[in-house]
Amino acid sequence: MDLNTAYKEKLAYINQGLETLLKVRDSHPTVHRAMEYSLLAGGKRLRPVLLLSAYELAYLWDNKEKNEILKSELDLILPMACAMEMIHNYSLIHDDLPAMDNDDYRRGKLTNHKVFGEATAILAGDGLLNLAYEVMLENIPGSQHSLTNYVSAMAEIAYSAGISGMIGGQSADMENQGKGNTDEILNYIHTHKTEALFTASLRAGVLAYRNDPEVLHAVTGYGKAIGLAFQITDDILDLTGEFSQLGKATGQDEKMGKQTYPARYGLEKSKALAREYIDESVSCLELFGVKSEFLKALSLSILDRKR
Ligand code: GRG
Repeated sequence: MDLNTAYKEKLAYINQGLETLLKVRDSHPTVHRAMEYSLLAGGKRLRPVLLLSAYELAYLWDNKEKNEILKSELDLILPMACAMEMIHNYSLIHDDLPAMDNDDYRRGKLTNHKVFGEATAILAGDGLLNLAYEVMLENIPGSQHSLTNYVSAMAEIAYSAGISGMIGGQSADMENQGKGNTDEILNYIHTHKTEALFTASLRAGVLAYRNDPEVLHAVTGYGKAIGLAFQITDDILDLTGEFSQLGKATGQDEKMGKQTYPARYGLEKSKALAREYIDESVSCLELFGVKSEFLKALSLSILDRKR
């Protein structure tokens, strides 16, 4: 199966999961509508795709004779993958607020606060963050052995989304706007703000199956490399991309004096750096051969992304 077909299958599976998990909630209609507006607005779903793919890799590595994972096996972990997307969506809603990046468009639609007002957008973000933990806790698998794995995966997610991960990165991002660009600050912001959730998605996927040090080590290296490559391409697209494809305004980083790779290294060096990180990510998975084909192809596709 080629990358596009495999990706589309995973996307449909995740979108269905998100819809179902949100629909069954007994929630206040205003905040529910605002949460639904952003969560079902059609993102790339990269973080849940990574989580499911890492779970699949751990499963296939443990079951060497098998070439694919049963849907019933993946169903056990779908709520956790969806929770990761909920956390990501909360961060986007809050990031777009006037107090943060003050953006009017996201995924080709007006941002949440532009439609529902700031107070409801804040609550919708809070609601999604909380819902992520609700759905993970409500879907803990049955056996005692799985419980230990599942809880360590949840801890990984909580840590990466918190003050030692994404929130810390966002804080550093805001504090350093308009200031001199240094390697140290640039690296801190991007490893924490962006790469942390990528790596945590992969590690959580492996841990939820089984704490296999070999697979965990490999996906950690892969995650760190694609996380940074993704951020570099994000910075590049902010300079060279199109609103019609990105679904959000371009040129924002420069306007806000953000710490970016192109601002620090120039466009060409940034492209070369992204390529280096992608090559590194692929080499991290060499050991797994055909069993890691999807993750390798996904990484290579980051270099050509338009949105
Ligand atoms: C508010 C705590 C808090 C954190 C915000 C996510 C984030 C941190 C900021 C968004 C700004 C930004 C451009 C971050 C860098 C890369 C990134 C996370 C892009 C958005 O992710 P995609 O491209 O989005 O995966 P889709 O729409 O596909 O889900």
